[in-house]
Parts: sequence; structure tokens; C-alpha cells
Amino acid sequence: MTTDSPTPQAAATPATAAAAPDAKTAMGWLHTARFFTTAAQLHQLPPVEVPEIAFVGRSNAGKSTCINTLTQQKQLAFASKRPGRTQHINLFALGRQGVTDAVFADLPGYGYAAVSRSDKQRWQQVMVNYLVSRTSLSGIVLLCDPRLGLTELDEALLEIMRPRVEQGLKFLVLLTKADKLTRAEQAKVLSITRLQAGGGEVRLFSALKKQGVEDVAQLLWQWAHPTTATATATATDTATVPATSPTPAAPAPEPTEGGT
Ligand SMILES: Nc1nc2c(ncn2[C@@H]2O[C@H](COP(=O)(O)OP(=O)(O)OP(=O)(O)O)[C@@H](O)[C@H]2O)c(=O)[nH]1
Ligand SMILES: [Mg+2]
Repeated sequence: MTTDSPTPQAAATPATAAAAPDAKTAMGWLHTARFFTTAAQLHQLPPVEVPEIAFVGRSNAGKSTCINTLTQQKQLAFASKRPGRTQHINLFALGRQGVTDAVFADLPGYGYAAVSRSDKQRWQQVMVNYLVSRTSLSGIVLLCDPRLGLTELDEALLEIMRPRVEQGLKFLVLLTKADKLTRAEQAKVLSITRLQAGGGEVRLFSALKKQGVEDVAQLLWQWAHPTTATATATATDTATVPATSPTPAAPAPEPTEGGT
């Protein structure tokens, strides 16, 4: 059912996780992702009634590329070698047969040196407001370039999120661009980040080598379907999403070996 005036659902209600679907089901579900809306300000975002999962992290960490890889779509989110490419909160709707059962949010990155101080402060405020007050937010994927590790800004974000995580908000640290590391380096950074994440979920991911994709797909499916035991979307868990969606204006390149 699609409602005209959706009421945001209570955020982070602890719920029993559904059994993991097989990788094919999870990947098929992710492939249903379509552009929903874009906004520069939090108040411009429409409320949604379904679980919303935000992709956050430093600029250039690989957030947009990760969304494109998970959804198996080359141009859904804007990805670029140039840091600071994503400048709005972009929402994508997921769900079979046009019935939305989850929303992904691609957020602009932080820590991009070339942005003016006032722009940085304005954006950080938008992001903090979003993370603290977005009622539909039910999961966060914090993307991190493992060559940098969790930086001060990432730690600050973890601190801001702590109260909501304690209330049941799902949380995953994704170590991107794993193809840039040797196996030994991967193992080392995984164990260090696990300690830093305080027992939270941590995974290695490579858009280039498709490493970790199915595993993350299954985890996100579980996040989005906390109370259902099957892969079928429930009729009541819907957001108001246009039947047809505008397409992003600019193409997004595939990750390349040259990507930083
Ligand atoms: N080698 C490699 N490069 C990657 C991978 N993921 C992303 N990249 C590259 O990293 C660069 C930045 O990727 P984006 O997805 O635009 O990063 P972002 O986090 O969305 O950046 P902002 O929008 O600026 O916050 C691009 O050149 C990508 O091709 C990966 O898994 N492996
Ligand atoms: Mg981006």
C-alpha cells in the first residue's frame, strides 16, 4: 500500500532480525533500487515509513561507488575521482514490483580539504541533524578507506551516533577499496577496525573486485526486513515514492585502478 501522507516509523526499534536470504535474493532486491529524491537540506527530505540506510564517510571513501556496486547499476549514484562529488542527500527506493520496502541515502562526504570552511560547517550541520533526527534512519554504513583507517572525523561521527546505536540502530563499518591492500594488510586492518568499532560489524569491500558484495547485500536485506521471515516485502511497509523516477543527470564511472 502506498500512502499519501506517510508517518515516519519509530526509529531504531529493536526487532528480531530476519533469517539471511540467499545471496541471489538479496542481490535481486538491491537491483530494484531506483532514484527517489534529492535534497540539500534536511527539511526538504520527505518522510518515509520504511527503514532508511545511510551511507556515510569521508569524501572519496567510495560511498556512491558502493551503492552502484550493490545495486548493480552503473549510474544510480554519482561517483567520481574528484572528491566532493556528492553534494546533496540522495535517496534511492528499493523494493520489488514498485513497492518500496527500504530507502538508501547517499550522503556527501566530509573531510574534503578543498571545500571552504563555511561550506564544511554548513554541511556538517546538515549531516549531524540528519543522523540525529531522521526518524526513519535504521541503519548506517560507515565507509572508510582502510589505508587511512578510522580518522578523527569518523570517530566523531561514531560518537554522535552512539546513543542511537545503543537504542538499536544498525551499524556497519565498510573498509572500501580492499583491492588496494594485500591479503595480510586486509587481515590486519580488519582486526584493528573491529577493535575500534567496539564489536560492531566490520567488513572488507571492493567495488573493483566485487569483494564482500554478496555478504553486505545479505546483511542490508536483513536490516531492511527486521520482522519479516521471507524475502517478500510487506504491503504496509511502504513509502510515498513516485512510480516513475527521474534519472541522474551525469554518468558515474566504474571504479578504476587509478581511483584514489
Ligand atoms: N580501486 C578502487 N577504487 C574505488 C573503489 N570504490 C571507489 N573507488 C574509487 O574512489 C573514487 C571515489 O569514489 P566515490 O564513490 O565517488 O566516493 P564518495 O565517497 O561517494 O565521494 P564523495 O561523493 O566525494 O563523498 C572513484 O575514483 C572511484 O572509482 C574500489 O572498491 N576500488
Ligand atoms: Mg559520493
